[in-house]
Amino acid sequence: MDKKAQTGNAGETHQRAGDDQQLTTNHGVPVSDNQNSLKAGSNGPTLLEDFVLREKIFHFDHERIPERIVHARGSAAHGYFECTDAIPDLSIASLFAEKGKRTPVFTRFSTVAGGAGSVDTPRDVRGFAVKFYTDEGNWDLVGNNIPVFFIQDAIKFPDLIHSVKMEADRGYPQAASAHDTFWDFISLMPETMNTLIWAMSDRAIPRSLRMMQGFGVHTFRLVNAEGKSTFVKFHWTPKLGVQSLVWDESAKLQGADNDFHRRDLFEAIEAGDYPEWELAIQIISDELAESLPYSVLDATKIVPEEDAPLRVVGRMVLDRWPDNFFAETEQSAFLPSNVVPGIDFTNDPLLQGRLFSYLDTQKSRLGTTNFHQIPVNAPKCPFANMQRDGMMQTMIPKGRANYEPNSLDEAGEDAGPRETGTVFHTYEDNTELGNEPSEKLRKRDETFGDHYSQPRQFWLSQTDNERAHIASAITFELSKVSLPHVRDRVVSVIQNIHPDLGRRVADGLGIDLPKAAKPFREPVELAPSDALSIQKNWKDTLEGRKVGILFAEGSDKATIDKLKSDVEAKGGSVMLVAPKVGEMEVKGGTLAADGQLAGSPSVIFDAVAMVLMPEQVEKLKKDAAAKAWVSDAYAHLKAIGHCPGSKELLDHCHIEADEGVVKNEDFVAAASKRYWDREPKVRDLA
Ligand code: HDD
Repeated sequence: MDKKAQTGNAGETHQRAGDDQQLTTNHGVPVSDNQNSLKAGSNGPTLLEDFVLREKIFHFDHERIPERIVHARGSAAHGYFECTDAIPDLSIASLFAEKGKRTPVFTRFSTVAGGAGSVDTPRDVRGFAVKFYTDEGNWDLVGNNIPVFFIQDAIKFPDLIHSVKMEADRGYPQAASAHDTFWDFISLMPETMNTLIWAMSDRAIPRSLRMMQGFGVHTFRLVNAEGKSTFVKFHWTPKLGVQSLVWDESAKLQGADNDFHRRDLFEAIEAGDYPEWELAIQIISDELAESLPYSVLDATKIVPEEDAPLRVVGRMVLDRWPDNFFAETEQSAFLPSNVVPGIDFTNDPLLQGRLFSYLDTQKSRLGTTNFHQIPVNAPKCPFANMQRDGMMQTMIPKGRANYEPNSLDEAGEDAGPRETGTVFHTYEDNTELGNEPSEKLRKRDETFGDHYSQPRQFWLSQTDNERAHIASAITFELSKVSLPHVRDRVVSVIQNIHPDLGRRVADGLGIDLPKAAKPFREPVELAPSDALSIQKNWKDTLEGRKVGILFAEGSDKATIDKLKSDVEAKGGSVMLVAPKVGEMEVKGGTLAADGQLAGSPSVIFDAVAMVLMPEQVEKLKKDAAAKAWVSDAYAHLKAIGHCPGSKELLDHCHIEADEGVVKNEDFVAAASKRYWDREPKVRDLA
């Protein structure tokens, strides 16, 4: 008998109400009236008998499920992974078996701390979870956009998350780490320092989900046909380059467009401008792992690219938005324990704890152990076993073979699945990296005690401007901390990252510099790594970037058309903004705006240009939205294009000319950059 037919994939059910379809109840009964409940007389009471009404309200009352305890707010898309460099020498995983092989994926990006309805641009780590539907089962690479994690052992995860989520008694702040309990925890747990400095850097305010790196974080192992294991880390590199916002911009975006990242991802896919990343592995030889001054099993540490270069093995393209947000994005369940033959875990104690947590949480979130039958979670290869029943069982296994071993085949019956073909073998060696399987103990490897070498390396690898952003971010966050002893303790701890950082934050807060905390283990000097800086790797491009052009009645259409086509030719997109959205007379024809000025602030653009006549400028000089449009673009270090008419608006807003404030003729060349040198002129950084 066909195993797949017996216990196979849950089928996708698309319920679509179309013009040609009769409206029915959930049980298929045709409905005559979807406007009025059943009453005893037109002014009479509603009848309990009304099964149409009761079913509809019953279903509605139960539409929500518990949101994820972390990473509740997310956006996802379907796509594929294509192997570009086969690695059968390293792994038997089928997705890496041959060049050109494509594997379907479902990828969900998320913030960590906020609820499902919170905003897209808080300062936060971003989740980067990829489900590969391989032909030997699902592999879930559940990573983040930062390559390290706050804690070393899963036993601390509930404490970390309780401290960062809204405070237990007051229920705020939502989606923010700038509060007492987070910094209290951080200051008492120096192992958080490396991830903290990453999270206080511009990495935590990405411009777009399409412009973030992704990391598997842990060291994993690849296993080849001979059973040989190789340590690897996984890196996703966005085709559009890594880009971040400035803090003031990301804060204002929380008002201007709560869905800034979700909208950007949706619009890019709808436009056929498919988001793309390269997947690279960092091969960490056993010799390298043993020679490093820290453990590769410690998730608070990176292995610098200079020590273990990236080898690109494939690319991921996201080319389809989910048909239904709830059915797919909300119900998707990612499990680090989902590995396939050829990919295996390491003894990283954080990873080991995750292997339990993600399976467990789905029962509470999705309500059933059969969550793997939900179409987005079901493998696309056949699956068959003796697991049966449970709530919401949607498959109908045939026959009596629900136990093993059995000899039903000897009587001509179906005996059920057996272990045949390629199977997952757990890598058995437990003595690597000097591990001595021993008595039971609650203990970490000694090198886990070095908390400061890598955050110092990160600090030293940044540009001056990026360092100023980090010091300002910590200053901002601590300014929201109300307990003075917590603020002091943070400053005493971060001095071990670098004395400059501590001094700058103390100065920014206006507090006395406390004595540096005593490190648990003295830091070692690590060479700076350029790969850790965003600005040093900035990609000057308009691809995936959005330009706003401000115009009004009477503006010159030819100039607007040219700017638009020049930006689009370089891969950017354009939104026309005007005080009114209806079609209006302009010089050379008529034109309608895509967005109204008051609802399309310059924070939603990467660069802005203005095509205005002097008489329009006189009106706009009295409009707060127009002034903020210009001043914010300048303060957010964006290129500003202007014509002779609009120059007056710049002068009115006290915009000083610089490399990024250019005539419209030079705008396209200027628009792909941010002007970091301008920053000291617009804000006082720590
Ligand atoms: Fe986690 C969700 C990433 C440590 C427990 N985690 C979750 C998601 C991502 C990560 C991207 C969202 C998946 C989705 O889109 O549905 N988590 C990480 C990374 C970690 C990490 C990169 C460290 C390297 N997580 C971690 C630990 C634990 C958890 C140590 C518990 C011991 N994480 C969870 C969870 C979540 C989750 C509570 C919430 C929803 C879910 O799993 O499905 O179980």
